Amino acid sequence: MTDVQTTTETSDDLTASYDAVIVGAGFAGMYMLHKLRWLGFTARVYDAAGGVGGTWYWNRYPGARCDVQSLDYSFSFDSELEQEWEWTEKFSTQPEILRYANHVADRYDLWQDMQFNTRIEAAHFDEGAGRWIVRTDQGDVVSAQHVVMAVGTLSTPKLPETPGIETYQGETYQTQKWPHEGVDFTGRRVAVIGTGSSAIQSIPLIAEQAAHLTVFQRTPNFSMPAGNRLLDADEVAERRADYPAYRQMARESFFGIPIPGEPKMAFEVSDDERDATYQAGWEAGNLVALIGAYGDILFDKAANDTAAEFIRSKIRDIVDDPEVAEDLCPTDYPVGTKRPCLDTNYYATFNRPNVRLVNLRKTPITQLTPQGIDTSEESFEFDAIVYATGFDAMTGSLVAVNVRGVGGVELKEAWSDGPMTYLGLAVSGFPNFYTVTGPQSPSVLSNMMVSIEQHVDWIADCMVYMRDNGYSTIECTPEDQLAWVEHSSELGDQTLYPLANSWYMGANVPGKPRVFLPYIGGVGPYREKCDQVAANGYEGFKLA
Ligand code: N01
Repeated sequence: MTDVQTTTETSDDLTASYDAVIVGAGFAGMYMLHKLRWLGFTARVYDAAGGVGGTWYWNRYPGARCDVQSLDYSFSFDSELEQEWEWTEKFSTQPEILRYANHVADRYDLWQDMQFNTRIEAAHFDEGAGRWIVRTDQGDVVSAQHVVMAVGTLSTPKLPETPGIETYQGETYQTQKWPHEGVDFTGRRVAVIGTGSSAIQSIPLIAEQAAHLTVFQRTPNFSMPAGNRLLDADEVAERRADYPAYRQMARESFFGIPIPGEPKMAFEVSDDERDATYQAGWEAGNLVALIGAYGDILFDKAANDTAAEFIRSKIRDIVDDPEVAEDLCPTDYPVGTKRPCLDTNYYATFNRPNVRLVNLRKTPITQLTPQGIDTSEESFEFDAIVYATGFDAMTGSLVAVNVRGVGGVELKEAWSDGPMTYLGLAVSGFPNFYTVTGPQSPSVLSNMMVSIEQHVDWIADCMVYMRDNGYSTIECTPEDQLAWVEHSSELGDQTLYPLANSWYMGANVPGKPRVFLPYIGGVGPYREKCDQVAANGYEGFKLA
C-alpha cells in the first residue's frame, strides 16, 4: 500500500472530478448526495461498508435497535417518504432501519453515485487549484471542490487494551462489527465485556441463548425500560397528519425530540410530585424523559441525585441478589453524563441462574488467556467473548483519514489538543471541508436525524451561495473558530458532563484529550446560530 503520510497526488493521477466527495453512506451521506444532486451538483459517496446505512450496516448484534422512537428517527425532507414508509415498532430494530436506508437509496436512485467497499485513505487540499485531491484504498484518485465528512460519530470501534487479548483462542465478536449471518450461542459459555448501550441491548438476548453468560462490568450504566411495542395504526395516522408541525417542534427543541411544556426545577416541587414525575418518566420508555424531567438535572448535582437515586431504587427492586443489585447501581457519575440507555429486561437478566456479573472495580481483568479471562481473583474459560467496548467517538473516524489542509497541515495534528471547529461544521485551515454532526455541534446529544438534516441543508445552502456568488473557497477564520470552541466548552463546563469518564469527554480512549466533544446549547438555539451565520453572508468565514 502507498504511504499515505508522504504521498501527494498530482492532477495527472486523477480518475474523476466532482463538485463534492462525500465520505460515508449512512443517513448523512445519503441525504447529502440526494440534496446536492437535486441542486445540480455532481457528487460521489464512498463507504468502506458493503452497503448503505452507516452504523446500521455494522451494528447487527442481537437486540440492536434505535432508542429514539421510529416516528422521530426518520427523514423529514420529503413528505411523501414520510407518509409512505411503515414503521412497525415504537423503537425500530436494526434490520428495519437498514431496510429503510435501502429504501431511501432505491427511492432516490442513489446507488449510481455511491461506491462501496472503498475506504477514503487521504484527502489533500491543493492550494493552487483550490480543490481537494482524494484517494481511496481501491486506487481511485479524484478531485473535488468540496469534501463532506459524513463519517458518523460512533464508527471507529475500540477494543480494550487488555494484555494477552491476542492470545485468546476462542471465538471473538464485536458488537460494532457483528457477522451478517448472526451468531448462535446455544450451549456455549459466553463472556460480554462492557455494559454500555450495545451490551445492555444484547445481554438479555445472549443470556436467553447461551449455556452461561458472564458479564464483565467496569462502570455500571443507568438504564430504563424501553417499553417497546408494536405501533398502533391510530397513533401512526395521527403523527402522519401532524408531521409538519411535529417536525418543526423537533427542530426547535433542545434534543431534537419535542418535550411538551417548560420543565420546572427539581426542588420547585414536593418529593412526592418529583417521584410521580420520575415514575411517569420511567414508564414512558423515552431516553430523555427522566433527564429532561426537570430543567436542572444536567446542571445541578443535588437535582441530579434525585433522578439517579430513583433509578437506583428501581435497580434494587428488580434485581433479587442485593449484592448484584448494588454492583449494578451507578454511583460515581451523575445520571445522563454517560449516555443513558433503554433496555428490555436488562436488570432482570441478572436474576437468571445462567448469568453472572463480574464487577471489575472489585476484581479487575488482569489478562486474557488462550482459554478466557483472568481477573485479580479468578480464571474464567469461555467458548466466545463479545467485546461491547465502544468507539473512538466523534473524532476517531475524522482523524483516521489522512486529511491535509492549507500548508499540508494534517487534521490529526491540528486536533492534537482536542478538536477545533467552527459550529462543528468547518475547520480553520481546511477550506471547503465540512463535518456533518461534527464535534462542537449538538450531534450525539440530539436525535441524529434532526441534526443530520440541519447540517446537510446548511452545507448545501452554503455551496449554492458560493456558486451563485462566484466563490470557489470558503474557510472559517481561526478567531471565530476559537470563539466557538470556547463557547462550546464554557457551556459544557456549566453542566455535570465533565464529572463522568465518558466517551462524550474522550475519556474512554487512552491519550485522547479530555474535552467535552458535543455542543450542549440545544438543537433549536444551535440551528438559529447557524442560520444567522448564513444570513449574514457566512459570518466567521472567509470566502474567496
Ligand atoms: O459503547 P460504550 P457502546 N475493560 O462506550 C466498557 C450509541 N448506541 O457501543 O464505562 C472493561 O457506551 C466501558 O466501560 P467504562 C450510544 O450513543 C446507541 O455500548 O469505560 N470494560 C463501557 O461499559 C452509545 O452511548 C444505541 O468503564 C471496558 C463499554 O465497554 C454509543 O453508541 C445502541 C473496557 C462501552 O460502552 C456507544 O455504545 C448502541 C475495558 N478495557 C449504541 N473498555 C441505540 O440507539 C471499555 N469497556 C440503541
